[in-house]
Amino acid sequence: VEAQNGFVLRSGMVLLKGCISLDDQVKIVKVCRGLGLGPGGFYQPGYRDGAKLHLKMMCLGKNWDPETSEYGDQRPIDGTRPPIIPLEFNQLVEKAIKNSHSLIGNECKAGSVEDILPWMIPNLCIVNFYSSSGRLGLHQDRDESPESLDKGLPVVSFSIGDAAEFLYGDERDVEKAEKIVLESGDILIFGGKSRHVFHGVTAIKPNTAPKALQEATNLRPGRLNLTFREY
Ligand code: AKG
Repeated sequence: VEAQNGFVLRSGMVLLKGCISLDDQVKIVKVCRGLGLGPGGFYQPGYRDGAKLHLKMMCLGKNWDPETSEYGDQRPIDGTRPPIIPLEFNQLVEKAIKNSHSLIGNECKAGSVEDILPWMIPNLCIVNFYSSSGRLGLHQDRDESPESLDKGLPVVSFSIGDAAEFLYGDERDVEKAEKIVLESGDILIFGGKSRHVFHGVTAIKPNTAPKALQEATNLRPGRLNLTFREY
């Protein structure tokens, strides 16, 4: 993981452009496909009111249930246990946090970078697959443990495949949100003061996945997103 191209978007929120090598992107797609077809694999989750999310989801390490907004060791819909997080994934997360720390350190000389963006060792990962019409409304991630949220332990998000229009801001208001494009290989991190940022995906941009990724994996049109967290 090289941060040739990184941006501090706000305190505790970092975008690392093109941070996941093509080889690693290919590996991630293949591993997720394998796990996604097995027990605890991809399904289309629903909310409490019965509405379906506009994406396919699978959890690793711990199950997150959109119906109850709770974490657990089993998935209520079918009793399966989530697959464990592959070691290589956690190694990429560790490098991404290191890169973010050096980026933050370059920009602000005072204080400890770990106060701005705390360390985190993921024990869960939510894998989302958005088809071309996939999206996800503005929301906060706040179902992790009170200790994790209080400490501002970051969410680390990998984007692979087609690019996404991603919004973030202080309120659940699309008009007031900032807009960025997350492309294949990008890593977005939000922790510290940005841990409760509202965020969502408004659109997937068709035919924007790298050709080489498509050829190596035969990934269907759409976007794979992995968000790592520490419960
Ligand atoms: C989440 O899993 O909470 C997300 O917001 C995913 C965002 C994304 O797909 O980039």
